Amino acid sequence: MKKIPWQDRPKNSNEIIWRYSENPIINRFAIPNSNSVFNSAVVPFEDGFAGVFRCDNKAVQMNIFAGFSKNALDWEINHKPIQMKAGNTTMIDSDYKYDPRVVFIDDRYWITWCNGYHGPTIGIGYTFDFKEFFQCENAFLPFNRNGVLFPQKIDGKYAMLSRPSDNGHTPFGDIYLSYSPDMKYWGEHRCVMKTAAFEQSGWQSTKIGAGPIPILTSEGWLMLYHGVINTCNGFRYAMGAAILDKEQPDIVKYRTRDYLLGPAVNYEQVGDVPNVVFPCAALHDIEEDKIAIYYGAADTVVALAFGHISEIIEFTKNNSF
Ligand code: BMA
Repeated sequence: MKKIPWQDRPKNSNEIIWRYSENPIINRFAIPNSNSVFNSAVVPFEDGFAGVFRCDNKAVQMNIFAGFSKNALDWEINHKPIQMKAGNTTMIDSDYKYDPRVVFIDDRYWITWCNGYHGPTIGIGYTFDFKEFFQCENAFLPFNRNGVLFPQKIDGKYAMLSRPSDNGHTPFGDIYLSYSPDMKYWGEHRCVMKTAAFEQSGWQSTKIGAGPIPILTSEGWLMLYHGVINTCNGFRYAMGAAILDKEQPDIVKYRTRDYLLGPAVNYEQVGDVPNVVFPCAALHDIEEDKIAIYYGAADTVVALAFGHISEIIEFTKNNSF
């Protein structure tokens, strides 16, 4: 098993999730014309790691870029965005690409992202080598964001979480699940989880969206997700956890009332969009009971946080509502 990045919990901390001491791991000017690098996804690849990074340029155009690393901490990100070739359809428009997720299923790495097609919807692509990329049909009609694939088929079908939205800074949003026999046609849409009542769990009362690829545990699928509260100064994004039924993941078994990681340090509170913690990927090692969570901080940089999977599960069960 490849070593994932890790740091023990600081001695003076009793947090379930703790931050990497060298955060942020990727700064906003990581490639020559970038304004910001954030909300990005990483996976184990060959003898190291690969990733798909959201780099907005200095015209603030949103696009995704491939990158590589030996240790999953120091990243070399390509200076040119990913060029897609036609996948399971003729080439379709993409005005912009952002917030990628990556997962290996069967024989290839699948990428989902928010694709600009008359507004945001979910784009799908794949690669075998992170050099050549193929773009498939969009999964859904506009508008939609946060398309997150499960890492294996469920009942013989691909499964994807998503969050139907609007064309702006959406003031609502619940998590849905859809199935596909072929990564082209999506249906059997089911509601998974809605926002919480403000009085019950304020941090997730405006909208919620799936984060990293869900992880299969003994209790079911561990889904880390972002939740948003609308404050007098705008949206604030934090991260919570839910456990979904293994066979039927539209059934929520547990869900945290408290957030697990919320904007609290400088690089999360200050940036192009203040007060954003936005997880898009996680590396995990079930045997070692470790998870390394990659998140965008303040829509400006990429940061890393750690936790023990068993503790996250315990917390999610005991803190559920
Ligand atoms: C969402 C997306 C994310 C971003 C977040 C906070 O709608 O645009 O990429 O991190 O807003 O600005």
